[in-house]
Amino acid sequence: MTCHAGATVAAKNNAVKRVALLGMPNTGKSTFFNRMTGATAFVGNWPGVTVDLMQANVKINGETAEFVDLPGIYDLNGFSEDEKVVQRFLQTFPVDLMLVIINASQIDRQIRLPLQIKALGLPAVVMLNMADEAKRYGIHITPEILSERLGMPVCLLSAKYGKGYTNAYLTIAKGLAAQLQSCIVGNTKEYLELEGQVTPSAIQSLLTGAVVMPSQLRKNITTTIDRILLHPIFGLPIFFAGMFVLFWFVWNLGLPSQDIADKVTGWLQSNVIEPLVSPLPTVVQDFILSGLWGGVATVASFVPLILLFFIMMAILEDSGYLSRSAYLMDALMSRLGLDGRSFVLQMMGFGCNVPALMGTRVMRSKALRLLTMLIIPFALCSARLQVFVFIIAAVFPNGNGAIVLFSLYILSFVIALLTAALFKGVFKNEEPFVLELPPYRFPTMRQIFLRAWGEVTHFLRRASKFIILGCVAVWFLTNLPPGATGLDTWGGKLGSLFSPIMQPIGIDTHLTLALIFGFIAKEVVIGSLAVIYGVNGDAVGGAIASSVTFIQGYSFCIFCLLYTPCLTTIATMYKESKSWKYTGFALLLSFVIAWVSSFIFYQGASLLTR
Ligand SMILES: Nc1nc2c(ncn2[C@@H]2O[C@H](COP(=O)(O)OP(=O)(O)OP(=O)(O)O)[C@@H](O)[C@H]2O)c(=O)[nH]1
Ligand SMILES: [Mg+2]
Repeated sequence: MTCHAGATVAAKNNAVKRVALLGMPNTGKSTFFNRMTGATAFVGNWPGVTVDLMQANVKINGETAEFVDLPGIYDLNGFSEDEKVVQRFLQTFPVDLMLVIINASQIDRQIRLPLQIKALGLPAVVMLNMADEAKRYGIHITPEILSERLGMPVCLLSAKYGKGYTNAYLTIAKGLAAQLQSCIVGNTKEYLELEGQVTPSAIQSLLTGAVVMPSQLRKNITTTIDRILLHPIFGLPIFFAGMFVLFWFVWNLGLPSQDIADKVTGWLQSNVIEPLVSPLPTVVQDFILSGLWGGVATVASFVPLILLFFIMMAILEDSGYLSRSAYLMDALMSRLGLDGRSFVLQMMGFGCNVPALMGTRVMRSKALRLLTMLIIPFALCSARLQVFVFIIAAVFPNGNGAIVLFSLYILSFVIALLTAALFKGVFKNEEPFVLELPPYRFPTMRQIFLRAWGEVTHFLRRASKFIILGCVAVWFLTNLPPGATGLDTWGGKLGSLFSPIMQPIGIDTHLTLALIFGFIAKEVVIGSLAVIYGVNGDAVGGAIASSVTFIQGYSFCIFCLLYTPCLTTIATMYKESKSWKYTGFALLLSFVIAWVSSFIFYQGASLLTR
């Protein structure tokens, strides 16, 4: 999630006009926002993708306008945390133009919002988005009539494909140029009073003659596909088979792509970096090559894997299949005190745990939020995926690594579900959950690449912050005090300190040191292993292969999977729960579960293979 939500809205500069995107969930606000601003806001085909504000500036008619993408709201008076984000925003910041985005094929249900905005007297433009779908369903809309009756400009738009975009752009430009009075939305009381004003008969008279719905919506492809994919017996097996295929691809395309990246960095090292540093003293050379360059090279080798993984995730998310998993798992999840949304967030956590944790804002029940947040960090995120791809390739070279990798995903689910079962009595959820399945939508190349590119840049930003610093720190730890080697270095001593608890789970001092750094971020693990073993690229795998058995390697993976993912996750957990007690408990719990699981596996497997 991407993890780049949460941009702050700057204090209003009078020269900058502010445009806010408002609408029900899943109506294409972020899609339009991205098209308008060139940003990479997270787009997905289920309600509740955006849960925080995102802001970007655009030049319109030579003037800067600030666009703010908001979470979807069902109602201006909603109670969930993401709806409150919208309320707080509207109460705090003056807005010059409201862009009310509506799903054109649900116009009868969604037109309430522009009517409320009208009643508040706010300057607004209404976008009837997804006009392509409405047309396909046989819905006929005359925007001019609606515009006249509403007293606001109304545009038909396909934000995803760009149809109607120029008209939408010009309408926004006109709206901004009109110098309409800047406004501050009043307090919640004002919203509540609105409820009475938007009556069904007001909606009826607005739509009559302007919107012609077919007596029966045309049968669409979604129903046919769902008959198979949501089949009561075959639905779940198809889901898990699909997941397996996904990871099979990641494995079989990801590894060769990593080799290519390794070759490129290897070539750069011997042809550019080494000649450049050769005049320097040996210790400085070693620091640059094994510390700094080691960090950079490991980071670079993961870029193709990240790209590939998020292309697959984007297809899953944007097609609408991910939201089907909520339906498939809802019955099981509700027995565990959760609901289908918890499962979607768990899947989203495969990308990154941070936006998945923030995604719990759509839940109104605090207990449900806390229970879901407790299990999200067990989701095998893309940073841990890098570690596992690397370790499995090293210690399990001849078999089918994809199966070993998949087994870790299954373990990730099983532990999450068991944890929920264990704590559902503590966090009692009574929130009813109504699932609305969006139609299947074809992801476009543009959207897939926007998402994957957003993730790669996010990874590189994180990498430059954590990984390189981490690798440099590990280099110092493993080279100081001067002249010391192996266990006598500070790093060796630090690793040995933990050996009484790590030995019973088969994790040696080298690997322990990598795990200590992995506490900061999992992306640091492989980089620090490269520094710890004092080699780069392929050679790290070789060094691990010669000193770590498969059982030890897998135990390391289990521990790495289940103990806390990174500092950012911990910080997010605190921010969302607002409780150190809860955060500390979750942290401790993950360590205990990680250790116990590794212990059971390591001791059990060692006994069996003895
Ligand atoms: N067919 C069609 N699909 C669209 C259009 N605009 C957006 N979508 C799809 O609709 C889904 C939702 O898009 P988002 O931009 O994430 O919607 P949102 O309003 O930001 O959703 P929340 O953040 O959950 O409130 C995605 O799958 C988009 O690809 C459109 O014009 N036509
Ligand atoms: Mg959105």
